[in-house]
Amino acid sequence: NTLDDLAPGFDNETPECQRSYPLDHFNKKLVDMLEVLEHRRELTGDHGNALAYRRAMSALKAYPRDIRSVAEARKIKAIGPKIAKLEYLSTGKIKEVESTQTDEFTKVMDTLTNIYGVGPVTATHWYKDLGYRTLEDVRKHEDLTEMQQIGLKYYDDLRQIVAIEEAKAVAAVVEKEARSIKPGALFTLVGGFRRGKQWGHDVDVVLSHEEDRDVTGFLDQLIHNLCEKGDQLGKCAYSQDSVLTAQRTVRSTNTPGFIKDILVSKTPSPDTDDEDYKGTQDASEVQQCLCVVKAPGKSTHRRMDIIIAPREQYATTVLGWSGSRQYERSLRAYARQFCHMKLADHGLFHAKSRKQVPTASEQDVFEALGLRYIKPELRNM
Ligand code: TTP
Ligand code: MN
Ligand code: MN
Ligand code: MN
Repeated sequence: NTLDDLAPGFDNETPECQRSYPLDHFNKKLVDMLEVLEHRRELTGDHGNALAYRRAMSALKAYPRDIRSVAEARKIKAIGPKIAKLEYLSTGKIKEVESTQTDEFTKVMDTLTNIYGVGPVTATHWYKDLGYRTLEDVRKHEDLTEMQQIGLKYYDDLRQIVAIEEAKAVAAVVEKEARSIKPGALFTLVGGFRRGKQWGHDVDVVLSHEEDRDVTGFLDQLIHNLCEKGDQLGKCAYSQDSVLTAQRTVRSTNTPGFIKDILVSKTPSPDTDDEDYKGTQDASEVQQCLCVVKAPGKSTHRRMDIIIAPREQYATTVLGWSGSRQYERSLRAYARQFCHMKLADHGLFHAKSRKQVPTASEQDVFEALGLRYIKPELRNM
């Protein structure tokens, strides 16, 4: 066993979703640099290369010691020759990473894509075709979507990271209100905080109820209450624009309550009452309210994702929103390729018959896929 061999305990044949990805790992410095390159490839639309970087990063996050040589790196299947021969292993640096950090295109693209609702495609168009360089340029843009307008409005606040203590306080506001509507409500703080992160960019929660299937009514009521109650408790008059309709097709803006603005709220497809459709893979009843909130006594607005699922879709929704995004992808790919199943937020299904496999817990999902259970703290892929 030389320094050029694979570390003991690392097997190239282990499926990605069966590896452990702790928050702290041995190759952080290298992974951080590769992330810069991956991000840059995504920005320039080079998705194939971005994927190659993500694969390499995933393997490195699970690798049980720091990589010491090019030969060792080459033995890891997910690391191709291009990545292995990066000068990092000899110099500890990557030139492109350093030049990227001072590059105008990257800087402007970061500024623009940090606006909620602005993706790489829009940002590139604004940069290249319209010559936008600053937020001021964007503010003058005539047809910003509603989402982008809200993103601009809270730009500075939403860039501030959230500590777990505040995330828990924000989540508790929603949990309490949810339980006041439905005493038996199930509630899980998901996203990065569930994976053991101490800091995050937003607060993600999933709700359900053991008996009551009416998730639409539940979410409507919850949103309504959270828009009304906040720093100033009590009744408030909504402007006609901000009335929350049953379908929530109208966004609320500038409410006095805990929820300040709603970015997205999705309702299930209309035919969920169809009996043939229930329990099949087309029957998502998962509801989401992606919003901006301000906790009582706090001055910074935060992004929050409130997700509600009926009980039989709860375990897979919790799994789907616990992340990491990359871990979810690997699990879903495994289900598809090796189990002929479809894993989605709203359930685990046989690909052919489209029938749902009952899953009461995350453990049930792993078991149905024939996999060893990986706890959330080890899903930081
Ligand atoms: P994020 O909140 O974007 O990421 P995170 O909580 O892991 O990290 P942070 O917020 O600190 O940056 O997403 C949480 C999980 O939710 C993510 O693993 C993927 C999942 N998810 C979405 O974000 N959006 C979706 O539309 C679906 C279906 C899932
Ligand atoms: Mn999150
Ligand atoms: Mn994020
Ligand atoms: Mn989120």
